[in-house]
Amino acid sequence: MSQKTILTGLQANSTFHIGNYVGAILPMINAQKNLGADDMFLMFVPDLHSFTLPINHANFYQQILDNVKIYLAAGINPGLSNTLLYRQSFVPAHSELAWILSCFSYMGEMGRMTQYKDKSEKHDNISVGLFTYPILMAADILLYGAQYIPLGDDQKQHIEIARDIAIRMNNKFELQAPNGLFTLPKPWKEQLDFMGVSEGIRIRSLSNPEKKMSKSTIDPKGTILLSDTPQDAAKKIMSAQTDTIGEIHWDWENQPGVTNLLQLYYLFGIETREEAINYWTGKTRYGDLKKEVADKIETFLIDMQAKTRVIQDKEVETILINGELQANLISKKTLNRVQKVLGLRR
Ligand code: AQP
Repeated sequence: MSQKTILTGLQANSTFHIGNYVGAILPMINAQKNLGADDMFLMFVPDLHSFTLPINHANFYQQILDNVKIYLAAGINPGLSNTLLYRQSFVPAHSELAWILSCFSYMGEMGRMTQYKDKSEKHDNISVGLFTYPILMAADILLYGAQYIPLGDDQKQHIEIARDIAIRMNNKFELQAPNGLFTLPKPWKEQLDFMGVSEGIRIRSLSNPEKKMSKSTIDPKGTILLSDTPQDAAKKIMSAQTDTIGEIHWDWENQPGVTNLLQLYYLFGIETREEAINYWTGKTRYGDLKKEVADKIETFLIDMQAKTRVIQDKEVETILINGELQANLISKKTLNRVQKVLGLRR
């Protein structure tokens, strides 16, 4: 198989929740296990993305390090020569390319992003950064020629827009750059195939299963943070909202709460989705399903928290600084190619 570049990033606006873990971290762990010698594996902290909505800046630097500890505790191996871990703000080409791309992106297409619409409805005084966030994300991807970007379902539109911007610029500057300026990220269906899933992963809120579990929504009962005590997490599962149908089925439309629990059951267990569905379909005791999911999540958190606790800040900073040196070299080459094509450089 030809060389692949795999990249993902998770905002450091707060501690991760279990949706971030299964939506983005777990697919990266699997991708790293299958990495070819010529592949590149990039996992970064989109720190500049992390304050598109207001955050606690006093704690932000530490939050970034703590979140990288979770990458490591989850099983990301920073020691492989083709693996880089870095912070976006330590690689200035991200911001520079984002500005350039913003001049080739349209207000209308940004305004159609559902994540922007969702978040702007919930908050007052929406920042321009929240609106242009997908452009910075496109720069994050295109700088490294990433084809595969393991992400949760909520980011589908942002991958598509990164692809659209890249195609637009490749077409516009065809003469100057016959091979295309940018490597295209793969379409969504191929992203799913790469992650080995038939549909994008979207963990729902436990208290409102119509909505996704989210870091920035105030929903303590519906969200399981990786920093929650295992006992509290189990309690949240046991009080998860279900329905009055009284029989377990995989049915997002009519039984989103139950289906969400089924999803957690297989993602935090060893069974496949089909095995989990076959086993639970038609059973009537929602409490049994909740108990099994609660046990699995409790065990997961105990293990994850023990592994996170022993990682030191210094160790994380050393890994990041090394990654940033290399990320700067790679990204500058792409930026320079773009600058030349635009007529900014000779
Ligand atoms: N509920 C979810 N289920 C599955 N995957 C999810 N992701 C986020 N929520 C779920 C995935 O986690 C990664 C982190 O993305 P992000 O840091 O850009 O945050 P986000 O997508 O905006 O969602 P969050 O983490 O809940 O933060 P808020 O809502 O506060 O911005 C991405 O791969 C995302 O798909």
